[in-house]
Amino acid sequence: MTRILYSLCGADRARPFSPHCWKAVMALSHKGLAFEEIPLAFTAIPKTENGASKTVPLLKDGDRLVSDSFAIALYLDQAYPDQPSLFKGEGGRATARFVEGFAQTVIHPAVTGIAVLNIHDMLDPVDQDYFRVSREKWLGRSLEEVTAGRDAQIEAFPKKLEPLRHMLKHQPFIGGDMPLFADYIVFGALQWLRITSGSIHLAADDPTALWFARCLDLFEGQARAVA
Ligand SMILES: N[C@@H](CCC(=O)N[C@@H](CS)C(=O)NCC(=O)O)C(=O)O
Repeated sequence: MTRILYSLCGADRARPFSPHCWKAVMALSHKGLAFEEIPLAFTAIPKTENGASKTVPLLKDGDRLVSDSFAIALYLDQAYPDQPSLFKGEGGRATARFVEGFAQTVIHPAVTGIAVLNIHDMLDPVDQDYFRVSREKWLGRSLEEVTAGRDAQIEAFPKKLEPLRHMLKHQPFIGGDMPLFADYIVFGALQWLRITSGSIHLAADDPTALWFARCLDLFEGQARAVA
């Protein structure tokens, strides 16, 4: 069976960087499922699979198409119940939604403040135009105006991970002794920051940096191999 994950890249196809796509990559590996990753340019997404989705990740599993990273994880757990679970039950699914909220409302805006111009510069010219227009509309400011606050965002970044740091006093992963999808949600955000800005902007001995390194080591270091 052909299993394809459409993800997102800039001019360099070997450096897919989307936080949501990294969640799906880690979820597929957690389930032990083989897949081919096809990184797309922003402007190629609506032309793929007959316009099945405006966003990636988009998973094609046989004749099934699933978009949205959380929906992909739910689908994988339901379709492959004999493989390691991504949620470990109803409580895990519900808690992962809270973690998704933390990632998207606290970490993602910070990453945008730090890396938005880096992301722009990674893209092909046609995508740069699309990215600038769509993001400036969304942010209500020019990319350069957002980037003017970059140093302050970098300084403020470690504090934003305080909830994760608190948790790590008690357990090595959000999932407990082993990672679950909730870990991959936060991991995806930091992997996005790492690939686009070249750093996670955390001290090497920060417990959150050590947790991130443990995630990079998973699945034979597949995420570490992309830098
Ligand atoms: N809620 C979705 C969000 C997906 C999303 O926003 N993906 C971005 C890439 S990180 C995208 O495809 N954007 C297309 C665009 O901006 O045109 C998920 O979790 O998968």
